[in-house]
Amino acid sequence: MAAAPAVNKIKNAKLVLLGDVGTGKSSLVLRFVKDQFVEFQESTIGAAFFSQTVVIDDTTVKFDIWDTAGQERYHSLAPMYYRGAAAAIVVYDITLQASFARAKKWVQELQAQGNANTIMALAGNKADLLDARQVEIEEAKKYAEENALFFMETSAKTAANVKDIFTELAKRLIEAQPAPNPSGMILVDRAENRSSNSKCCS
Ligand SMILES: Nc1nc2c(ncn2[C@@H]2O[C@H](COP(=O)(O)OP(=O)(O)OP(=O)(O)O)[C@@H](O)[C@H]2O)c(=O)[nH]1
Ligand SMILES: [Mg+2]
Repeated sequence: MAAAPAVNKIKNAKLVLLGDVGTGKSSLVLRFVKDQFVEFQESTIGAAFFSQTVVIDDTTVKFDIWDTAGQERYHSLAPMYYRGAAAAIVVYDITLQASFARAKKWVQELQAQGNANTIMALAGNKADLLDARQVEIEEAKKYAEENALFFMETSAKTAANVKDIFTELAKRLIEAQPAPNPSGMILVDRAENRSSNSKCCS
């Protein structure tokens, strides 16, 4: 008898990126979605939407990605994007201590006003700029552990850890909430179950 075909489950997940202006949110998304990097990425206005999938074993995780604008004047829009998000990546720039302080504020806001089930990651971006480092990796790691965040240093420029952070989030999402079996009709011969006890709909 032929082996059953691999079941491909599909899981849709809303993901939001938050963080200070210029930390590299759009660049991380561009790297993940198109495997590209631009030196002069324009500052995001409002928010931008992207979609990308990650396959983990028999599950395809389809990320609906909201790349928010870090400029303070767009702050009031953020809840629209983080509410209902299955995952969030809070981004800071390892060369700017102020961006790490801002990241902590985003984490606080998510903890206070976001969804308690949102899986959160902290990304220390621009990890290629080691000579300009202001935020020590140990400091960020400790903070992440204390706040149950998943942490990685990334570089949108070199691509280091970019795919990894999205893949790890996808894995955690599946663990937290396995995808249902494929939608659509599943044809199985249930004749043996169609016995007299099929009372219905009282
Ligand atoms: N060296 C280096 N530069 C980066 C990296 N990621 C982003 N940049 C640069 O940093 C600048 C800002 O990047 P963006 O991706 O626009 O930052 P953003 O967080 O989306 O900014 P806003 O949309 O204004 O909130 C751009 O000039 C990028 O080329 C990185 O990993 N390494
Ligand atoms: Mg941007």
